[in-house]
Parts: sequence; C-alpha cells; structure tokens
Amino acid sequence: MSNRTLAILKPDCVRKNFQGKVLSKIQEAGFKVLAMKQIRLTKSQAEGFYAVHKGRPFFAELTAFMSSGPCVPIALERNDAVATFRKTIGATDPAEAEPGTVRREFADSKGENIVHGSDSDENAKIEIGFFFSDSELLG
Ligand code: IDP
Ligand code: MG
Repeated sequence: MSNRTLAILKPDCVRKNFQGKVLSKIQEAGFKVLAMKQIRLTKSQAEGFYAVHKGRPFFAELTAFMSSGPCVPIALERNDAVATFRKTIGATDPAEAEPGTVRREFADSKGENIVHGSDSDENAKIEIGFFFSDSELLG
C-alpha cells in the first residue's frame, strides 16, 4: 500500500549543497515528493521534533546541529515508505551503512548524517504534521 514518510535533508546536506544529489537518489528509489520546503529550525523546535531522544547523551549535540542552519523537510509517498526509505538512507552511522545508501555516499559522521527518516507509520504521521499542514499535503 502506498503510504508516507518524512525525510529531512539536514543542515550538513544544505551546507554542502547536496540537496539535489540526495533528492535524486530518493526519487530514483521510487519516492514521490508530496511536499517540500527549506526552513531553519530554532533550538526549541529541534528539541520538540526530537523529543523522543531527550535524555540521550547526544541530545544537546543533535538539537544544536539541527538548528545550526536551514534544512529541507520532505513528505514522501511510496509503497512501504518507512522501511524502504530507511533502507535507501542506510544505517545511522555512515561507516556502518551499506554501500550505495545515501548516508554511506554523502555523510561524514553518525551525528552529521545528511538525512532523517521516520521510523514507523505512526511517527511518520506525527513528523509530517510537524512541518506540513493538511492543505500542503493534497498531492
Ligand atoms: P536515525 O536517524 O537513523 O533514526 P536515531 O537513533 O533516531 O537515528 O538518532 C537520531 C539522530 O541523532 C541521528 O540521525 C543522528 O543525527 C543523531 N545521533 C544518533 N546517535 C548518535 C550518536 O551516538 N552520536 C551523535 N549523534 C547521534
Ligand atoms: Mg530515528
């Protein structure tokens, strides 16, 4: 069944000017772009988005990084979107990601790893709603 996931091209991706290269790989993997924008999160917005990680040792570093410059949230559609997207981007740590995945090809470190992908259908819905209103998601 066709469903949705949220990608974010993270601030390292925008700084390196890799938005086009990464989006190409996402499109080549069969995803349709439903909605996309470039925005800069405040620190408190980044803390809200990553609230599930509050208390983890990397939370301060992660939210500082995610608010360090503009990022590009993208609502994506495909069959089996969440699992397929996570396969397309690869493991959190680019050193552990499979060859050919987005993180393996473009990311520098486990923290600055180019792209976010939702981890469940439930979280995809919440995360898409964090960035996009219903009228932006009509497709
Ligand atoms: P995911 O993005 O592959 O789903 P999560 O475990 O949900 O990985 O972690 C969210 C984000 O937090 C990661 O993408 C990465 O940017 C950052 N992160 C996770 N683990 C570490 C770490 O050990 N050191 C630094 N940053 C980390
Ligand atoms: Mg995650």
